[in-house]
Amino acid sequence: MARVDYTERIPNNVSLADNRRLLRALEEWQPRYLDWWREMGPEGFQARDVYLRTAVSVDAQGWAHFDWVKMPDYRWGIFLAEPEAGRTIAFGEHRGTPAWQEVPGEHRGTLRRLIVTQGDTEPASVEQQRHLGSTCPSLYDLRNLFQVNVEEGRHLWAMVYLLHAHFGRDGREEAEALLQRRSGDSDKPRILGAFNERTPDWLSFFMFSFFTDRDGKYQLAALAESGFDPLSRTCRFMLTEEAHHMFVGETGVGRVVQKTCELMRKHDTDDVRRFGGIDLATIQRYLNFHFSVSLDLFGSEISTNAANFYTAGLKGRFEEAKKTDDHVLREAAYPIMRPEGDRIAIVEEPALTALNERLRDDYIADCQRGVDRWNAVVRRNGLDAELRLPHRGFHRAIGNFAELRVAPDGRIVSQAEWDARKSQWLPTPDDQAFIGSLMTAVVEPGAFAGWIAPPARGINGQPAEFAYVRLG
Ligand code: BYC
Repeated sequence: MARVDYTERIPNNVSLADNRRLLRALEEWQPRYLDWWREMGPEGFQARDVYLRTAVSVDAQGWAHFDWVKMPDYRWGIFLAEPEAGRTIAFGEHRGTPAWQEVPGEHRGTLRRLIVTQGDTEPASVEQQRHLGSTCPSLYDLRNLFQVNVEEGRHLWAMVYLLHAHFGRDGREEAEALLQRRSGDSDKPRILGAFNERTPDWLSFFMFSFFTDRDGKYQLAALAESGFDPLSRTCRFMLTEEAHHMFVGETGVGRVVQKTCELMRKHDTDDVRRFGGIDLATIQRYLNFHFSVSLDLFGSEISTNAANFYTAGLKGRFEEAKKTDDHVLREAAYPIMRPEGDRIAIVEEPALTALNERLRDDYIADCQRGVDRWNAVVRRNGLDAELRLPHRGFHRAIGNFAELRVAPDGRIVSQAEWDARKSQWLPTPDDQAFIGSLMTAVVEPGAFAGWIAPPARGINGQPAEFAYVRLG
């Protein structure tokens, strides 16, 4: 079961052919999506054949399909995970009642906003990454970038399907607006902060894929718990695609670290810039930046929005079903960090309003596991250095720490100390210029830029010199 019908103009496993109105509406949106893709998608490679993976079914084996595709011909479509028979809502005031197949009237506005916020990030990331192709460190990396991009495009389709299928005229208008906003545009910016930042180079791209896509994993996991079953099923399938994006980020940074360590050993110095590598101090500053802007994506520590989403059964916790409490949380407390005077205190807050912080805690623990694996690369090279996640209060624009200056080690510092040391903590114009200077395209099959090590293995078992993108 769950084969995807690729004979349709819009591949899908939701029997779109049986709903003529919906089909027509989506077929009208499709050419506008393609216009957006041509205008804002990867620049310069639209006519090239790329070795891409496509879902042919939504089960675990359905991912094994690789083929040569020109990106505008990628079969974007609508894939939901299989329905779970008898699924009930796992949390909040409707706990134990059947999951909704239609949007409950009283939650219409809230659900629409959650879906639009999620949907907005997908095209935003494609826009942020659209210039990277011209500076790829290898054909392997170029192909991974494009795989990520087409899948983000599909994630937009996933949210647009929900808007069209369940939110009537409002939904159709929101689907249009998703194609109108632009990352970084001061008149019509994308909704969330991190998605208006630039991704000007490949170190930023790998950090973004590690840190910001991981926010995607946690937000999608929380929405996969939703009592609104179509949203849950959509997010469950999106999570299978998301895993590859984080793989690209984690292995990308890991390979940069590996190359840096090789140069450090060879030349017996930390200052590997002279030898075309990226020094660990610069990697740390990029890490600090991308971690902190991604932490903001979880919203404020104390949020009545989050409490309402939960109580209404719209957005759960990470792995809600595995938790052993009452899944209602009216009586429960949760520890959060809050500045008090010149120190940061841990205080108990009602668990319901602290749900954003709880998700952020799960996210931070997951980030730490990835950083530990990067540090294992350093240790395997016999070097004594360590990358660290900065304190959660560092460089924040949302929530309890937004008005404060917090050092990476968690000390609240004066504006004067911040100004004096900021260049040690966040990427400087000099760092950006240096990283920019390394960004020259390497497109010979099997070759890699001098600042990054080759991957441990090729995509789909392909050999090292495989031409993942045919440049003609
Ligand atoms: N920037 O109550 P609060 C992904 C707004 S990434 C700008 O603290 P709430 C992906 C907030 O909207 C995952 N504004 O926040 C990754 C609210 O506005 P209103 C994306 C922000 O509502 C890589 C006000 O501040 N998915 O998939 O509890 C590549 C008060 O906020 C920000 C989702 O985000 C910000 N950073 O939670 C591709 C899931 N933070 O109501 C894709 C859906 C907060 O006063 N979204 N605000 O107008 C949500 O669950 C929630 O909207 C948020 C915010 C978690 C984002």
